[in-house]
Amino acid sequence: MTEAIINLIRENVIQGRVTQDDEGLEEGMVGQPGVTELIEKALAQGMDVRNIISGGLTKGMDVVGQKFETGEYYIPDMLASAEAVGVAMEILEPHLAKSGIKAKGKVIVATVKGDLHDIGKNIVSILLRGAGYTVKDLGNDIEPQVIIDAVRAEKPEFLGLSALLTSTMMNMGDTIQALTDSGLRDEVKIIVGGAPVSEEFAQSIGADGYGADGFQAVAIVESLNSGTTGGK
Ligand code: B1M
Repeated sequence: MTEAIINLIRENVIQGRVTQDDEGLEEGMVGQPGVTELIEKALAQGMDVRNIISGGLTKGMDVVGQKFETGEYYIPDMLASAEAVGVAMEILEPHLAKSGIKAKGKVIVATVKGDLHDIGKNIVSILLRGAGYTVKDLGNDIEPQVIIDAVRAEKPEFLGLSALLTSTMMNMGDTIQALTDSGLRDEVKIIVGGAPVSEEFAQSIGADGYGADGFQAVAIVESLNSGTTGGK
């Protein structure tokens, strides 16, 4: 039963169906549960939120990415799937958050200058909130100076930078350099991620950690947090 719902969530992400009223790419889908109804059903059955995210949403978006790369999907198809994942994460967010637990620390997140991709960054933000961190999301296409100003004002323990384009990943390095030039580099631990980013790249630009996915990002923050005050 669990596997069947996860498979249906994945399939409906691929079809870009937010609710039962939506058409899919295939005929005759109107009236069948969409991502919203399936997530609510999964939660009502007590399913593990991690399985819903990794088995349903992330795997669904992986397939969408492959279909886009092979030319089977166009940008509107991809955006419909992205919207379905966004709506699903909004429903899941309260279930990830651990109520009544003191924040473990503050994280500022941003997709760097020139880059509009924010789905992965949003997932990382939600998982960090779910793990007990206060997250301030600056958005996408964020200039280094905006990040510097936010770090100075908010004094977070962590900064998370995301980039999805080979042409913008160096802007993560430029942002770290700008923080160094502003004298703020040692005030914050920096985690980077995004599809073109690797551990080696993260080290080369002077980041403190790299997460291949949202769960790894949380694990890295947790491990770095054990070496900090764990909240200001
Ligand atoms: Co774009 N796009 N896109 N795109 N897009 C890619 C990235 C691309 C690989 C597709 C392709 O051509 N094969 C390609 C990049 C090629 C390259 O640079 N080598 C590409 C391109 C070229 C472009 C445009 C230039 C297209 C054009 O206009 N000609 C353009 C650029 C716009 C810009 O940014 N300036 C563009 C635009 C778009 C849309 C706006 C249409 C849309 C984004 C919508 C949005 O984000 N709101 C879009 C999308 C959706 C994609 C693909 C299909 C999917 C990306 C995604 O959301 N994946 C992508 C192809 C692909 O990935 N196969 C593609 C799902 C998401 C959950 O994964 O973001 O990797 P991801 O996040 C993961 C991990 O990477 C990690 O955790 C997340 C969760 O597991 N992670 C972190 C991410 N950030 C992290 C931060 C961390 C830690 C982990 O610490 C802080």
